[in-house]
Amino acid sequence: MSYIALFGNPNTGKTSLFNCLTGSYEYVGNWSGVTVEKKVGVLRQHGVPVVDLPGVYSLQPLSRDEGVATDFLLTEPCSAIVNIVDASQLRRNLHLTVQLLEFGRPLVIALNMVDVAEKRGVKVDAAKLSKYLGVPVIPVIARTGKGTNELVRAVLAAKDKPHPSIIIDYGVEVENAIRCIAEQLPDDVPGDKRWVALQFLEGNERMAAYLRGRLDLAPLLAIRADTERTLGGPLAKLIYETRDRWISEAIAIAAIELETKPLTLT
Ligand code: GDP
Ligand code: K
Ligand code: MG
Repeated sequence: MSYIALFGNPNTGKTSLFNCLTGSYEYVGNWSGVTVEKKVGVLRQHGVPVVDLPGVYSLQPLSRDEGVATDFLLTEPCSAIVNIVDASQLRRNLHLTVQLLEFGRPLVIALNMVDVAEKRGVKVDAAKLSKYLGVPVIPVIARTGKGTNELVRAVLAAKDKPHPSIIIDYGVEVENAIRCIAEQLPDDVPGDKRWVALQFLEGNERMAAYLRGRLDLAPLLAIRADTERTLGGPLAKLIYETRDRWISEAIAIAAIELETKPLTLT
């Protein structure tokens, strides 16, 4: 059976949420070849396996351990992704969210740490964020389990359904490169061909390793080099900056600065 996979940045409450969702039964081991803990449980009352993935800021692995996140998407069946987002660190967190949206499988956002965000004077409007991202956004408090019933309902409703993937426009040159690469990919690549192409273009070495075993990488490397020459810089930077602008817009729409109480010194 295919997994419900928990993705998120480090320290966003993944393990707390995993424990709320799964209860007592769980299998703990290691991911093959790395020292990262592999934690698999079963969704309460529904019998669906849930996996707690290592925390990452991006799908671009900075270490072998971080490669687990991309490898999981490339090799394991997954019926839905739960992306836990720290409401107090929206900008940083949404970079991973964009890459998971681009993967193209059903996605539900668990908006956590709302209490921390509010202490910092920020309230996130879950409905507006959901509208912008095109996927359900469910506020939760992973530490206490609040909101997890609603989250489970949203995940079960989204599971296995085609996902209306929002698409960022990366500009003519990058879009051309994406199209040229996607055309060369076999039909059985996991996730959207667009996602595969983008991850390759921004230099995800786990993606390159995956593709190397399946097709001739030389034409793809040539497309990347040509595009970088035309644009005069590394694609990773350009793709990051385009996402960052898109995320700024999400924050402008969905994050409300609370009125801060004036400090009284009496
Ligand atoms: P992980 O690294 O993503 O697996 O995160 P953990 O589940 O280990 O949580 C990191 C820390 O954040 C722990 O101390 C949790 O108790 C705490 N935490 C989790 N959810 C919340 C929340 O909604 N609000 C607050 N204030 N703390 C939380
Ligand atoms: K932790
Ligand atoms: Mg954890």
